[in-house]
Amino acid sequence: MRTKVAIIGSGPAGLLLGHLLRQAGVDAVIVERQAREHVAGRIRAGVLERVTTDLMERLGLGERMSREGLVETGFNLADGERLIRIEVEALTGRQVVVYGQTELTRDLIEAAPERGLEIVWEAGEVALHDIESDRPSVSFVAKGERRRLECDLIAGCDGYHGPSRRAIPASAAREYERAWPFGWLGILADVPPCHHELIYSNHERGFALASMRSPTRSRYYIQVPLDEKIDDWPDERLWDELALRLGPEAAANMTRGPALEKSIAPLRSYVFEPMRHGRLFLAGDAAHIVPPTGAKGLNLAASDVAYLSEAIIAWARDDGEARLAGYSERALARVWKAERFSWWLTGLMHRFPDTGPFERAMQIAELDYIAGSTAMRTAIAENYVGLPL
Ligand code: RFL
Ligand code: PHB
Repeated sequence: MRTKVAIIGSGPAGLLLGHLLRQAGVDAVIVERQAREHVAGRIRAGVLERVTTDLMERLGLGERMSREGLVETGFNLADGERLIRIEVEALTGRQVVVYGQTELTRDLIEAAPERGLEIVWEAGEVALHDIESDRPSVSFVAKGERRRLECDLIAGCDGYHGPSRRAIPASAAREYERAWPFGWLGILADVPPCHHELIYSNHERGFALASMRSPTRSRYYIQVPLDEKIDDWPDERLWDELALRLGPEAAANMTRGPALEKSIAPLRSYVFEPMRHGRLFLAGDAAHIVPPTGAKGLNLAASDVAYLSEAIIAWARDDGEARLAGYSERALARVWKAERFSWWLTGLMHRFPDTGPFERAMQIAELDYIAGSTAMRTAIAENYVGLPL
């Protein structure tokens, strides 16, 4: 097989990149380890920045998103008692859209065949070859057969655990990492949300988040220790804990229901530099991870591929290598700012093993300062809607 750009991974980064390249007439093939149903069914992110919704619209794939997505003009921080509203639209002139990653992924996968974007599903033993040469390739096993995809460039969009980043020699890169001492236990349920906007709550017992997918589907999370077992959290216990941590106003409006999905995800901050080595370009979670506080992960994947598609399309039109050479630096400038915001909001909103009365008082004082300062709320709102490309 031969193509211009071999894309590894069909998460939001790989799918958006594939579509952007095809729209400009650049050939691309996606190689994905999982089955189509698995990828289309994964429950993950829920909040889209303008950068992400703009890309979907530019692709002509924003129709269902604008019909079913919930436009949010603000969100709330809470201290276990009261809600502090961050008036995102009033402070920035922009909004975010609640539309599940699951839905976004489905729209992109369904549109792939008609746009000539080939996706090889269930590809095993994916390996990268000759990334430092101008004839790189990707090998894999599909339907029991070993195959090789020759290409001019490889886009590593294979998430945190994929093989792309590992194909770059350690001597050519630098890693920055912070592991957080807790995870998020998430529940998805077909019940109406307890509030029309998201609530991020810092309760004495730990963090909780009230989010949603639609007017009839809710998504909630609580902070749990890293070694927590999901079996220790039957639905009723989880609803009780959410009601406590989200505070009286949210609890009064909370509808309980059976879990459609329940899982624990660890939290991590991570950046890999540079995002390019030879003919390999990394995008999305393959190059960086943010803790989910602030909803930046999927949106960073989208901004990476906005930059990367621009660079690849210019190069394919014989515009030379300059844009490709500038990709990593351009993408990382935005990545680091999102890392900072996610790190700061995670620190403000969670209970840490060493959180004593003093640390707790500092968090409450900061929340109180935010409640009274338009300057603080503006800074938060600017970051939440997403910094400009
Ligand atoms: P993905 O989505 O992980 O996709 C990578 C793809 O690569 C495939 N792959 C391979 N393919 C071939 N060969 C191999 N050896 C491969 N190994 C892996 C995988 O199967 C997969 O299909 O990365 P991508 O595209 O960079 O997208 C990143 C986002 O998925 C991620 O950042 C977000 O989900 C993070 N995130 C959130 N982001 C937001 O912007 N807003 C949110 O509200 C938000 N909430 C969340 C989140 C992530 C969460 N979890 C589960 C970590 C909430 C949670 C709970
Ligand atoms: C979600 O709805 O899954 C969600 C929302 C906001 C976050 C993280 C996750 O910060």
